[in-house]
Amino acid sequence: MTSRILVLNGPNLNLLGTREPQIYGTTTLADVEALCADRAAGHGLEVTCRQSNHEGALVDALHEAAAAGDVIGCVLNAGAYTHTSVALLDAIKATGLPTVEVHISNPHAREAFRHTSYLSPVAAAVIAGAGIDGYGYAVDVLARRHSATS
Ligand code: CA2
Repeated sequence: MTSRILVLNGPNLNLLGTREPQIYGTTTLADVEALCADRAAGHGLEVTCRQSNHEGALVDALHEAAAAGDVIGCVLNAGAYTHTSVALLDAIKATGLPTVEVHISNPHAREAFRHTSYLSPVAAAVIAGAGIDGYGYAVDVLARRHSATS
C-alpha cells in the first residue's frame, strides 16, 4: 500500500487564485493540490486533499487521517484558524500526526493578530512566506522525515 500525505486547507483557501492576488498569487487551490501530488509522487507517496471552511471539519480530517493507518503526515494551511484554534492545536497533539504548518504569505510581516500561531508549538516544521512553493517544501519535509524513521 502506498503511503499518503494529507494536504489540508482551511477557511477561504478555496478562493485561491480568484481574489487578493497581490497577497496570495494567481494559483488556484486545484493547482496547489496538483503540485503536492506531483511532489509526493517524486517521493513514492500519494496525497489526499481536503479543504473546509469549518473548524470541526478540519479536526475531523486530522482524526480520519490518523485513523487510516497509511497517512505519514499532514501539510496544513489552517488559514485564519492558525491564529485562533485551540481545537486544531489539540487535534494535532492528540493524533500525533506529523504536521507541517504552511502559510503562503508571511504572517509575521502582516497585522499583529497574525503573529501568533496556536499550531506552531506542535508543528513538525513551519514554512511561511514562500508562496505556493511552500506546499512543495512541506511535502519534502514529511517525505524525508518518513524515510528517516521507517
Ligand atoms: O498566508 C497564508 O497562507 C494564511 O494562512 C492565509 C490565511 C490568513 O488568515 C493567514 O493569516 C495566513 C487567509 C486565507 C485566505 O485565503 C484567501 C485566498 C484567496 C483570496 C482571499 C483569501
